Amino acid sequence: MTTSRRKFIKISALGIGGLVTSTSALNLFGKNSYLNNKTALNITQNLKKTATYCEVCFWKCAAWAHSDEQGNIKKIIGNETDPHCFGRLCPRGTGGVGMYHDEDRLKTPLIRTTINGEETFREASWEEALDLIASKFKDIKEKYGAESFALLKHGSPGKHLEHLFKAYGSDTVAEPAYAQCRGAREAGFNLTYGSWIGSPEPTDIRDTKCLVLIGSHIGENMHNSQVQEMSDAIDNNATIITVDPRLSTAASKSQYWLAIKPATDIALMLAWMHVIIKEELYDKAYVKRYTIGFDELKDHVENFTPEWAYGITTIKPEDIRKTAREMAHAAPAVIIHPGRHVSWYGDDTQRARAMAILNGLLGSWGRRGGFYFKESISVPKFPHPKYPHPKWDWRDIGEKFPLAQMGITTEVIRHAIPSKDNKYPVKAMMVAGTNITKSIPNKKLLEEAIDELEFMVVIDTMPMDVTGYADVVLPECTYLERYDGIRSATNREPSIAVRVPAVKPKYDSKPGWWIAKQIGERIGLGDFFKYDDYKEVIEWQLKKMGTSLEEMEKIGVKHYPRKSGPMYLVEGENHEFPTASGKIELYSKELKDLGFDPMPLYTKHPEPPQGFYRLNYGRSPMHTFSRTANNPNLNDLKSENNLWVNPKVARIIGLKTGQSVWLKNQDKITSTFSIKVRVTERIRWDSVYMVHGFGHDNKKLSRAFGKGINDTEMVTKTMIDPIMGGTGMRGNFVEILTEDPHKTVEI
Ligand SMILES: Nc1nc2c(c(=O)[nH]1)N[C@H]1C(S)=C(S)[C@@H](COP(=O)(O)OP(=O)(O)OC[C@H]3O[C@@H](n4cnc5c(=O)[nH]c(N)nc54)[C@H](O)[C@@H]3O)O[C@H]1N2
Ligand SMILES: Nc1nc2c(c(=O)[nH]1)N[C@H]1C(S)=C(S)[C@@H](COP(=O)(O)OP(=O)(O)OC[C@H]3O[C@@H](n4cnc5c(=O)[nH]c(N)nc54)[C@H](O)[C@@H]3O)O[C@H]1N2
Ligand code: SF4
Ligand SMILES: [Mo]
Repeated sequence: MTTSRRKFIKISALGIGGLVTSTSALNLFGKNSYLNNKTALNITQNLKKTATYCEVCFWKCAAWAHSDEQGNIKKIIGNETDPHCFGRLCPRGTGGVGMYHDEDRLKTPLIRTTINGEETFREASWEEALDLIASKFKDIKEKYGAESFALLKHGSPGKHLEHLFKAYGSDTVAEPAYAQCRGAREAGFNLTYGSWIGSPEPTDIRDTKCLVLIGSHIGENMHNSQVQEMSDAIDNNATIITVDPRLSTAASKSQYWLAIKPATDIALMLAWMHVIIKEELYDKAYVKRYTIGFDELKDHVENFTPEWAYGITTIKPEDIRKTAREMAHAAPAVIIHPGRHVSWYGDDTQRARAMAILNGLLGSWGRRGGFYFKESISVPKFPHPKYPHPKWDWRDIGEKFPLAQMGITTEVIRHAIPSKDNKYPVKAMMVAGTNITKSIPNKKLLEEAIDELEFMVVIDTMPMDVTGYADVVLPECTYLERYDGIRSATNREPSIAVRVPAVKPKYDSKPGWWIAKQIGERIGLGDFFKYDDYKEVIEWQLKKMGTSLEEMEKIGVKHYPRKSGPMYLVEGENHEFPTASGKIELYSKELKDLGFDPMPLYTKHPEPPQGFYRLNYGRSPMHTFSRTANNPNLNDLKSENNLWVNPKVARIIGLKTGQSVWLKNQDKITSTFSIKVRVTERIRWDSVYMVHGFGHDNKKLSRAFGKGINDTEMVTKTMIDPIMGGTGMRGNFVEILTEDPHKTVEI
C-alpha cells in the first residue's frame, strides 16, 4: 500500500518553509499573511537566521527564525539536523510567527482594580506589578508558609518559575501534562519496564513493520518526527492497525481500522494477549529471558477469548485474531504505541499496562522497529545555593495516589478549598503558560478554588480565559523574543538545541527568566539568580558541554555520541531492566502489594443514556490546545471546531452539516457558545467528536472569541485513576440542542 506522503503529513517542505509544495502550508500564507510566496523566496538571502526551538507545542522542534533588517520575523523553518523535525516544521510551527505578530497579545502588566463598583484591570508598570507580587510572596510565607503558594505551569517559562518557587521554599508545583495527559502511561510502563516512556516517545517507527495505534491519532496529533516516521513506515508498507471509534486520519491510512466501542480497549488487548499466547505467537526466547509473570498472565487471559471481547468491544472475533497474527508476524518490529493523552476512563494506568505487556509478549522493547533505548545528555546546573526543604509539597497533596510521580493539578486546585481535613492549604497561586480554564475540567470546582485564593498571578503571552481570574497579569514575550533553557533531547542519540531571541520583545513584554529573577531579588533570593542575562547561564552551560553559544548560534543543534550502550538489546545477552525484579514485569507485584490488580482487567464503564452521546475530543493538525485559536496564521486555516455527528444521529435529530447546535451534558451544563455540525460516517453513532481548544470566552481574543465549543466546559464528570491520580475525561455524555438555550424567553 502506498500513500502520498505529502497528503498525509501536511508538514512543510524542506528548506523553504512549505511555501510551495504542501497545500496546508501554502494556506498559511493566505489572506492574513505577512508575505506572499514570491517575495518570501526572493528575500530569503537578506534575512537573519536565529537559532530557536518551537514552543507552539512540546515536541520542541529546533528551527531557524528568519528576520529582516527592521527586526520583523518573516518565517520560521525547521533545522535540518534536528531529530525532532528533520528540517520540516508542522503547520503550527510554521505559523508560530503569528504568536509574535498577534495584535491581541498582552502588552503591559495588569492589576485587578475596582472602578465604580466593577472589577476590571488597569495597566501597571513592571515595578508596581513586581513589587505587589513580591509583597504577596512575603505575606503568604509569613502567614501560612511558602508551601501554600502553588505554581501551575507548562512549557519553558515553567522551568524558570519552578526555580523561583523552589528557592522560595515551595515545591507545590503541578502541570496539566501529567494528570490530564501522559501520567498514566508513564506509570503503566514504569511498572512494567522500570522506565518512563518520556518525550519524544522512543518508538522506532521508521523501522517498524507493524504500528498499532490505540486512540493515538498521529497525523492529527502532529508530533513532528513521529508523523514523518509514520509516513515513512507507510511508504515502506508497514502494517498500520488503528483502534479508534472515529475514522481518524491515521485510521484512514490503516490496513485495519477497528472501530471500537469507546472505553473497551482493555478487553480488546486482553483478547489479543489470549490469541498471542494460545496460538503460541509470542516471542518465547525473549519472554523466557527478560520477563517474569508469564504463567500468571497465561492463566489470567485464559478466558478472555475474542468471542468474549466481541460482546464488549463490537470488534469481530476474526478481526481480533487476524490483527493479533499480523502483530506477531511483524514482531519484534512491532509497536503497540503507548499513546500520549491517555487520561480517558480512570483505569488508564491499567490500559497502559496492557499495552506494555503486549509489547513484552511480542518482544518489541529494545528491538529494532519496536522501542529503542533512548539517551540524552544532561545539562550542567548553573550554580546556586541549596533549595530550602519544604515541610510539604505536591507529593503530600497527591498522597492518596501511591504511584503519582508528579504534581496533580486537580489536587493542588482542590486544596485551595478550605475544609477540616485539608492539611495542605493552598492560599495563593501562580499560573504560568497553562490556560487552566481550558485544560483542567470541572469549571465549578476550579472557580470555587480560585475564589478562595488570597492571590493569583498569571503569566501568559495572550489574554487567555485564565487571565480573567488573576489579581495580576504579567505579559511574557513569545519564544521568538527570548533566551530559554537548553533543550536536551532524549532520542536515538543525544542532542541539544538553543533558543536565542530573533527579535526584541514587542510591547512591554518580558521573558520568564527575567520575571523569576525580578521577583526573586525582591524577596531576598538574589543569590539564586546571579546573572544579568539568561544568556550568561547558557554560555556557562554550553562551555561545560564542550561547545559555545557562538557555535550553537551557527548550528542550532549539536549532536553527541551515545554513551549508554547499544540502542537495542544484544541478541542472546541478558539485560537488567530497572524494575524491582530486574525483568519486564508482566505480573506486577508492586501493584498487588498496593492493593491493585497485578494484571489488567476489563471494567465496564457507564454508557450514554437514551438521547445522549459520548463526548469525544482530539486534535486538529492546525492547532495546539487552546493556545493557537487566536493566532492570525492558524486561525486563518481553521477558525472554529465542528461537531462530528453520525448520519444516523443526524437523521434522528434532524441535523444538517453546517447547522449550529448547542450541547447540554449529563449534569445539565449547557455550552456557552454554539458549534457547527459536520455529518460524517467517520464517527460512531454512540459518540460525537470535536477538536479541543476552541470556544474562548475572553472578548480580548478578537479572532477566537465565541468560535466553537470548549469541550472542557462539558467535562464535569471525571474518572480518577486510583493509581496515579489521572483525570479521566471521556465519560461525559451530551445532548444536542437545536435551539439556543441562552435565548431569553418572552412571556
Ligand atoms: N496538532 C496537534 N498535535 C498535538 C497536540 C495539539 O494540541 N495539536 N497536542 C500534543 C499533546 S500534548 C498530546 S498529549 C497528544 C495527544 O494525542 P494522542 O495521544 O494521539 O491523543 P488521544 O487522546 O489518544 O487521541 C484522540 C483519539 O482517541 C480516540 N478515542 C476516543 N475515545 C477512545 C476510546 O475509547 N478508545 C480508543 N481506542 N480511541 C478513542 C479519538 O477518536 C481520537 O482520534 O497530541 C500532541 N500533538
Ligand atoms: N478537555 C480537554 N482538556 C485537556 C485536553 C483535551 O484534549 N481536552 N488535553 C490535555 C493535554 S494532553 C494537555 S498536555 C494539556 C495542555 O494544557 P495547557 O498547556 O494549559 O494548554 P493551552 O490551552 O495551550 O494553554 C497554554 C497557555 O500558555 C500560554 N502560552 C503559550 N506560550 C507561552 C509562553 O511562551 N509563555 C507563557 N507564559 N505562556 C504561554 C497560552 O497563551 C495559553 O494560555 O491540556 C489537557 N487538558
Ligand atoms: S511539532 Fe509543530 S508545533 Fe510542535 S514543536 Fe514541532 S513544529 Fe512546533
Ligand atoms: Mo498532552
